[in-house]
Amino acid sequence: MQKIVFITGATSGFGRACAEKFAANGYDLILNGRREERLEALQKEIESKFNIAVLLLPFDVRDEKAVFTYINNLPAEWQNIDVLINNAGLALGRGYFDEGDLEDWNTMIDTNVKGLMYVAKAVVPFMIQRKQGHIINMGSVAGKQVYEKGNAYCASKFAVDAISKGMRIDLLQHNIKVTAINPGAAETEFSIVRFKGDEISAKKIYEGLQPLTAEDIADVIWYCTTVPKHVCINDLTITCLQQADAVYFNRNK
Ligand code: NDP
Ligand code: 8X3
Repeated sequence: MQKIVFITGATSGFGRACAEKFAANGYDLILNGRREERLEALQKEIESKFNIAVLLLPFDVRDEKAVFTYINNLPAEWQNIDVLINNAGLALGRGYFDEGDLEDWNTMIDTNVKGLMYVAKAVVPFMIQRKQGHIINMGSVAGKQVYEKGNAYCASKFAVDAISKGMRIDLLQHNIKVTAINPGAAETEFSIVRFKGDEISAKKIYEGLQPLTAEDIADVIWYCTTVPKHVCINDLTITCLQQADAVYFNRNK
């Protein structure tokens, strides 16, 4: 039987690259994201390239009712989820705490924290039933170290760090692996979203750097799922060579 991976935020960046990587390795895919037309195009592309099946779940991870309705009603043949890549997320704005936009804060916390928890909570019963499964939560270097003007986004990723640790403890009895992946700067649509379409500010984040690519992170995630059954990679922080942590960079002049 083919294995199944469920990827949230598959319409772009890390999620999309993971979809390609897992499909190329024979997994059937459950793909989530809000932009349905992108999901449909990706489904077509992947199904034409690889001999695997794709199921689309186009919901907003912030929508508690939609998350549980879609996942609780998965067709029986899609319930045996082997790997959940809990990746959907975003940053909005980069400014001092006192300048913070409440709507941006709510969106980040609702998506990166509550959305991630809803999806895991909905998927976990299927894994418990089979006494196996692997949950991969997308953290960040921003969840390991706070940087200036990072406030609410950093808080959301520190929460992912705590949730990953908590899930690993609580799901231990059910034989479920939990891995937290914490990337540094990676050039995806992340910064364009963060700066609300301002491509010049987005580009500046990667100036003088050879940043990570989405494929770099997909490769690492894939590796985490290929270690022997008795091995669990708990937590990985990955940066490009020119980044030491959330703050220090060695940019080309
Ligand atoms: P992208 O902007 O390229 O992709 C983000 C994905 O998340 C999109 O597919 C988007 O889909 C989805 N998404 C956002 N909000 C929602 C929502 N409410 N419901 C469902 N899907 C949603 O960015 P990345 O690939 O870089 O980011 C993926 C994850 O990696 C995020 O959690 C981010 O915080 C984290 N990260 C990114 C880093 C980077 O430098 N790029 C570094 C460290 C962590 P759609 O808009 O169609 O819903
Ligand atoms: C994304 C990386 O450094 O922009 O989580 O916070 S950073």
